[in-house]
Amino acid sequence: MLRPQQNDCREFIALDGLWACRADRADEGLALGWHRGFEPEAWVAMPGSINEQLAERGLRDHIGATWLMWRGTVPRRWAGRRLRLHVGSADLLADLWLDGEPLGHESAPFLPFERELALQPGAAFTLVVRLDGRLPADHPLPGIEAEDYRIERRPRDEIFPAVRYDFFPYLGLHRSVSLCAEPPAGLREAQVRSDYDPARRQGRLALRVQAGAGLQLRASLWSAQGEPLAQAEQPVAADGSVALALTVDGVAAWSPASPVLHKLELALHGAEGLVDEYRLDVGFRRVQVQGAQLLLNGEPLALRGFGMHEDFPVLGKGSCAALRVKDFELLRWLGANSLRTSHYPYAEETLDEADRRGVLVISEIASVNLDFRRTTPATLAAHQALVQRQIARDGHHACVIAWSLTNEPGYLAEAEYAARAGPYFEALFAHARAQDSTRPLTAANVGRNGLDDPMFGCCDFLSLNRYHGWYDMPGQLARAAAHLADELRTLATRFGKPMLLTEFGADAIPGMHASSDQLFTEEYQAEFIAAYWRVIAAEPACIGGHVWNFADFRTAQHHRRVQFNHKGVFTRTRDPKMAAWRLRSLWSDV
Ligand code: BDP
Repeated sequence: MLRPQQNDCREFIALDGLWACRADRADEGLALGWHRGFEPEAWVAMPGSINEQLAERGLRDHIGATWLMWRGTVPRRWAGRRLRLHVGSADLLADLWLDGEPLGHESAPFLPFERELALQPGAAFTLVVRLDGRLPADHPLPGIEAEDYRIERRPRDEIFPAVRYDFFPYLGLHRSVSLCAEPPAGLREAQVRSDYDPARRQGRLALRVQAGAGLQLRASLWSAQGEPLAQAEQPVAADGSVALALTVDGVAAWSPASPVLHKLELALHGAEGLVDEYRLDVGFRRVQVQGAQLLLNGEPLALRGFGMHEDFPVLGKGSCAALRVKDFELLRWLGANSLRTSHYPYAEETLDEADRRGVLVISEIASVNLDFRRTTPATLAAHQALVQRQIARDGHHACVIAWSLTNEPGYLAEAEYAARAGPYFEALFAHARAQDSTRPLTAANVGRNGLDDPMFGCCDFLSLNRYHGWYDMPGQLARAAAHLADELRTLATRFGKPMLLTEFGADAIPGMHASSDQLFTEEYQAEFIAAYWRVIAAEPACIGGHVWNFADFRTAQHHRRVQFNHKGVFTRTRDPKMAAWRLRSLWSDV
């Protein structure tokens, strides 16, 4: 699937703006025919989250069915074009109808999807989307119902809305929806993998493209200054596929210090001339694991950064260009060089920004807290499909240095983990490697299943989420740091792999202070992070750390959360806490 692009051959209209909205509190919309159109209860701005904009209508905690509708007209000039609907994401689950006819169901949160539309030029149309946040219990991002808490013998129905994971389950079209007009026999898919050989200063691109059979594909590479670097041509085979390779000698590599991007132009030609074109920015770099090191272009990497969330007041998870620039500027201000897209794929524009700025990204699949009492063969199949779709979407980005396939599976330490997790991860990791052999794979471990977690064997580097000094050993930083150091040493000796601390952090309520180690104070958060950073720096197999979290973020209601998870080093509105200043000085000398 290609992201919408505007050029000589392609056009699109973004369906951004006000959508008619109606919450389906009694789950009756389908029976009442809302899929053909409905009387709006309110209007909501998309990209955005319904729960933020319509909180005062009682929808703050509503994750049940919610209907959205857009009425538009197809431009007459689009006669003879392929019409395509591209949805950046429809979260968490979505059903779609066009003029009352079903366009199918989507269950891959935070990933784009497309539909070919049979619409006549000049025709008016009604697009209806039914969103639902109630994920099934066997989804890779598992859902839960309040009743399950009792089955799990938890003391009470304790989280509202009921979720498994620690971020708010916002409903919305969180990224743009586009109506695209494209050449009927044009480009459908372009998979790009880049490589860089530091010894020969040679860059290589491997392309796999889908397009109209019999046409001629030409791939051209240009430097950012417009100098031609390489070109290759190949006819599209009868099955619509074509593979091409480009090699450039003496090319500048992409790295955080020098994020050099080149312009890749795909042009499709027929007897009548140019049929279609598509452009992508690409960078040449090689990521490798060697012993206990992670190498970029042959040089060891030390990662300094954050686990983040897409979350902001009013916007919820709605994509916003201004917020994106601000966040990258704050990363720069701190001296951070990397981030993990915890716990789902972020907007594609975030990866564009990271490509341009040389920020290294660990791209995480939307899978959190897999419970092995609930996983079924369908869970694995759906998880593999998420992996495939995410790699297909993001595989061309220079900034993506690794895929994280899941976060904290088995966090309830369920007995079933020991028996089922090994085969599950072997199949999952093998599937990911078949999609992309150029990047290391990892998954975030929370340590509930001991230091022999079967997941470690599959990971190229270990990702560790640790909260000693917070969830255990609260207020005892020296003890917590010593325990962490021991744990890291044991893992280093046992597995001989690089290790990244993908999460560590403490909640700080802005403005709360103390002169001794007290949870929830700004001082404790700053000291906690500094203590962990000393352990990270002292462990040779540790390739760095990602503080949890970049900014405070909304969670479901729970007695452990004061509206937000306050582990941000910035407030939700991006004001620095003491910890941000501390990190800035810790990271300033590198
Ligand atoms: C980790 C989870 C993360 C939570 C964090 C926390 O990976 O999603 O937000 O704990 O409790 O275990 O702050």
